Amino acid sequence: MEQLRPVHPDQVPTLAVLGTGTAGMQADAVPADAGWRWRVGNDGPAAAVRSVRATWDLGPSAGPVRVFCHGWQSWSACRTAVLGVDRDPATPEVHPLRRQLQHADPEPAEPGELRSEGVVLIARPGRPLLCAGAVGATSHDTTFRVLLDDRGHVLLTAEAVLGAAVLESGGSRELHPLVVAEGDDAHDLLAWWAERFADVQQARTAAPYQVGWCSWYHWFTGVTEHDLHATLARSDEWPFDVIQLDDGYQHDIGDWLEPNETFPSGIPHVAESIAAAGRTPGLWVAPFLAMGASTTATAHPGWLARWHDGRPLVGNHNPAWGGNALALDVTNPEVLAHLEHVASELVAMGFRYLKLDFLYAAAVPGVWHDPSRTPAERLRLGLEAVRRGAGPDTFLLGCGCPLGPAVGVVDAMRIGPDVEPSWAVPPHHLATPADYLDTPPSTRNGYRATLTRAFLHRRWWLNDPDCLMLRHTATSLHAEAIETWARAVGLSGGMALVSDDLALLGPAERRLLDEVLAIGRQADTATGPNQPRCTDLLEPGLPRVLEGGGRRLELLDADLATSRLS
Ligand code: 9PG
Repeated sequence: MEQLRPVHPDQVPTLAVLGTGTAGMQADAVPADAGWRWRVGNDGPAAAVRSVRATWDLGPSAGPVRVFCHGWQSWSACRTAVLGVDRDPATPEVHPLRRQLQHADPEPAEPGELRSEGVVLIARPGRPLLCAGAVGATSHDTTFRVLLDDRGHVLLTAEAVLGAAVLESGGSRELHPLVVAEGDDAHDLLAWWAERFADVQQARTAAPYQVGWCSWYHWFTGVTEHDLHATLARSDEWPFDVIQLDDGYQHDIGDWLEPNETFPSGIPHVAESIAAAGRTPGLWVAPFLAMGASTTATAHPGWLARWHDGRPLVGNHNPAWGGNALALDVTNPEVLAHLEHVASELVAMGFRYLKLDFLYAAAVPGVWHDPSRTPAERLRLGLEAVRRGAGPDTFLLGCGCPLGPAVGVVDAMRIGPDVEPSWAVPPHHLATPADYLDTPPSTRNGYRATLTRAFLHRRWWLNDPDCLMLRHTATSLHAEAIETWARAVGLSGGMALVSDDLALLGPAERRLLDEVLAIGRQADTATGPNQPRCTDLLEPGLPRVLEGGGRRLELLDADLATSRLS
């Protein structure tokens, strides 16, 4: 990394505290090793702090400014945009539920600004690339905002997102340090930041390469006990370590220990039959959500987070579940005890792999039992409760999860939107606002994230690029797209879970899986320049080139999904 230079700050930022009743608050920032340390203190009465901002004037640019915009949670878009041309998708017209799903700050972006979560890269003609990042996210998220002012200067703002957390009178909060570096290579800069962050949060990166099967992308919520048994009966010939049952088995969202009528033999039986087949039992749960009609919500209305008007807080609107799923209040000690209990019960049943989904629900704005907690702290409280219950040896996979706060708790993380048995966004998701079409399920969207977030693999956790789909029937993926996606998963070094009805797979599909696993193991254990990396991170549009383990995958046609592996 000779081409990477930490920048020693000389320019003092302009600081601002945003919120309600924050007049008595001051922020200060002091230069520190390769960046800044900053804090906010409250000399006035207790007040709700929305955020603290530090802004630097980077001066004029000699031409178009490209910004690598990193997404907030697993499914959020991650892409390079052009300042003054592309816009942040969070406009006032977008429904607040969609904004709170995708961004640390659910308020609309300012016109003209681009936002990036946790880290940002700024590319200006004739200048070295600039990388700024926050080192840590256990206390708060950090959003970077890049804007051209009316003189044509590039303004960079780092914003500590406190989400209306109450800071008591006389209190203060240390904010996560900011680091800045210049360099020539986008991947190297991102990796430099990710490694600093990982050290501070003690990332869990030691889990073995994961090969397995998941029920979601063939059966979706329609999966039955019969489907699981049929899979297990065929699995002898497949090299799966983990067999993970996804959404569809549970009595209701929120009631994870009771099955519905499609799993008549019960949930312990799921774990027992997978273990009897010699595989690691895996299960999907959305631990922070509960449907209003679930036993959890009806028996414990006090466990629900609330809107300001007292109604329960909606965590996700999902037609597949019959409507609104409500957010459990993870700042309530009873809820934390419940989360710990559910995780320990699942482990007692035999599950050793838990896919924890819709985790961003802990971070949405509302009225919470402990108003002093930030969204990142709420998420961390909930995740730590699950980890306590699951024990240190259970493999925890985050999904739908704000990334930074989960580092050090989870073993793996979904780093992109859902794939889909279709390359492009399928018609039933086209109601998505045009600015958000990088986020609905589609294999192309999964491909984009697999490249743009390749730098996180084995630095923060194991990347989960989402499932392989190898079948050539019961899918809209054509042969080229199946191969391109499978090879991208391989070169990324990330988790390789197959999501097919095994009855639909033959020798050709098996050969492709074997090729992907061989490439995957090589990429996963590669060191130095052979670690997985995307080499065109700063090209607007779909990135094309992924290298890993000495191999190179190049996307030739972004619509046809044709690619070349060398
Ligand atoms: C199960 C699925 C699978 C999948 C997850 C997640 O915004 N939404 O309504 C939305 C619904 C489902 C979804 C993502 C977003 O997929 O990523 O792998 O486990 O849940 O329901």
